[in-house]
Amino acid sequence: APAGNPLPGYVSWKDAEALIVHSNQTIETRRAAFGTGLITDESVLYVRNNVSPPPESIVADRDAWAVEIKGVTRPGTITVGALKRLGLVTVATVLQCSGNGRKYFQDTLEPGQKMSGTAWTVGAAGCVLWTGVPLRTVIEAMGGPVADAKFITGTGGEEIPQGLKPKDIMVERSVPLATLDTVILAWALNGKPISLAHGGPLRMIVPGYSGVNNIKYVKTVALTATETDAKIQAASYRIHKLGEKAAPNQPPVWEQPVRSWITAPLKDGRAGPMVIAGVAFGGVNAVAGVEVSADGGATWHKADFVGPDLGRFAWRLFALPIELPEGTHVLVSRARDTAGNIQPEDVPVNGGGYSHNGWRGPAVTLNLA
Ligand code: MSS
Repeated sequence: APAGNPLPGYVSWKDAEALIVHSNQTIETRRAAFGTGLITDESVLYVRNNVSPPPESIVADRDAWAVEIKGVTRPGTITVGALKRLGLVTVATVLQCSGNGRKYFQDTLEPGQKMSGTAWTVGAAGCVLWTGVPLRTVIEAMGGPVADAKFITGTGGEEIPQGLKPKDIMVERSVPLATLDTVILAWALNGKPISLAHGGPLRMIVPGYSGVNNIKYVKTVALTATETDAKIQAASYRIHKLGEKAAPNQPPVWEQPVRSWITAPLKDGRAGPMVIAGVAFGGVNAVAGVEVSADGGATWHKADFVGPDLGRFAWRLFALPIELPEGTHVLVSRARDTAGNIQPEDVPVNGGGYSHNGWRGPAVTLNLA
């Protein structure tokens, strides 16, 4: 039986055994549930909401959902039905919360130090297929970007409760205009209409960028001269020192760093031959290689990629056949991307607990008999 809280109603269709319910808005994929699958099924995909999702009624007539496009020569509103006539593209991306692995930061804090936020291990991530239309196609159909455009700013379709300051609550994020080469407006996830929980009827996908930049139930896409001053962009999701406040002059959480973790074996068992497997990805760069260690990083072995390569934004499965004797073994993996970035052993702590990509944190300790 699943430990912790039951699944909240809007995700009651998910596989409870595969998930850890931290709260109604933070639901993590169990590490074992990744298995050796390349694509993460929607039934086991993690969920993170900064605000309660809109009502289920917004996915009743998906094609009627309208997104407002601003910062173009001919601004206007376009429905999902009309977007489907404009273009078609599929991209595999790693959707990963910026705070995935926060627990590994929290575990290193000294007494008196505090880091709030969900204690995700590796399960605030998945590799999924998105289908939609390239944002560039939409922008061009509306006359192209205005001259001073520097950012793509997407706004989520949540209702802002009465009495609260919209800028404090709204999920509105800006990413550099250069991402226009890869951003898509997606209506399908793994070949099916996107569930409400994952942002249906329409989601803005910024491949290679961390979760928060992938706006669910997107209702406005604006090409803007400046980053939004919404709190979630200006005073949150920034890399800053522990104990400091987030501010617009700090680096935003945008591109994901190279990362990997082992998904099997995770349980104590018998000594002998086995296959160590896991997932590795490079964020905006393709992952170039993975090494695995069974002695906590003292010696490393090159692992092989297995299965199809779904493109630079996807993760790849890796495998290393190995023979392990009786005793205790600490399994770790270390990936490298095509730009030459390599996972560090540890990552200096940052106040929000974002972008953890150290190889030591997600180590698996195995006792073999
Ligand atoms: N969108 C919207 N609209 N809302 C919200 O809340 N969140 C974020 C993204 N987007 C939101 C949005 C986050 S933060 C994340 S991770 C993601 O989403 C998640 O996803 P899914 O599908 O998994 O749930 Mo962190 O960085």
